[in-house]
Amino acid sequence: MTSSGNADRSPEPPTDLPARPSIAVVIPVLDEEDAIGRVVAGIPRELVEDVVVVDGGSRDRTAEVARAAGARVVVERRPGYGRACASGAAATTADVIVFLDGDGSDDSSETPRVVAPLLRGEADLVLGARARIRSGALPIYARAGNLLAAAIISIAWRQRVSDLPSFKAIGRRHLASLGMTEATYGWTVELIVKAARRRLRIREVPLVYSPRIGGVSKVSGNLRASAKAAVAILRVLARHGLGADRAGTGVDLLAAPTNQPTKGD
Ligand SMILES: Nc1nc2c(ncn2[C@@H]2O[C@H](COP(=O)(O)OP(=O)(O)OP(=O)(O)O)[C@@H](O)[C@H]2O)c(=O)[nH]1
Ligand SMILES: [Mg+2]
Repeated sequence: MTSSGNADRSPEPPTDLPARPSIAVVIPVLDEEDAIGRVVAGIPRELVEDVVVVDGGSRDRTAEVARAAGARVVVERRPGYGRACASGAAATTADVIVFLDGDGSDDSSETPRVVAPLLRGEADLVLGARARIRSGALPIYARAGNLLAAAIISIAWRQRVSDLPSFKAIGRRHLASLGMTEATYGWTVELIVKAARRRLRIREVPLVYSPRIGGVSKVSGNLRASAKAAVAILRVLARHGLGADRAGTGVDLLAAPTNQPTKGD
């Protein structure tokens, strides 16, 4: 850590980020044509230089709408939310990577608040905790599962976490060092558990979470998919939380080659 002798109130520069880090937003999408335009348009481009929409092979106009709104579209046909996040992260060289959903539940205009603790050097992983959940945005069983997993993480690793949110930000070097392996909805819990185990500084920013703008729910609106996601979360908690730090024992999703074509180019 450098000592500047500068006695003003600006904090030490963050250890894994340059003084003026570049920022990318990665948005996994599958058939989100109703929402993706507004999600992309809401991102403040004076702050975010790269908006990467990771299209899982949408059969609607998601890719065209995203591109028209100013995003770069990367195609990742292998299924899974985690796989899409990893491929999006691997497709950008930005120093800070923000993840948010493309269905309109996350308010993309809140990106500055989510990255602020990283830019101030106060955090390594910022979670956009869903402090206010609007009616119809998240069924009660999904909330309960999230709360349970967050409580387990808080107790086991003594890092206060209240949610496993879709909206989050991390430095790319930290992300790459975690050895992320969960290709589906276990991605977020793996990220948080590994960050907590490594003693990365986790901070929460309270956010509002809204019902998806349109399209079809892939997880929370479907009891069977939610049950599968809940099992995946518990499995991931056990796999990455118990015993030795197992990072690197699975296939590192960020290390995998991802020379994906840019759709429509
Ligand atoms: N590229 C890609 N994106 C996906 C995949 N599965 C989900 N997504 C996107 O990931 C984001 C989160 O998925 P959602 O379906 O919103 O899941 P959820 O928020 O738990 O539940 P609902 O909003 O109720 O559907 C959305 O933008 C989806 O379109 C996938 O396999 N590939
Ligand atoms: Mg959603």
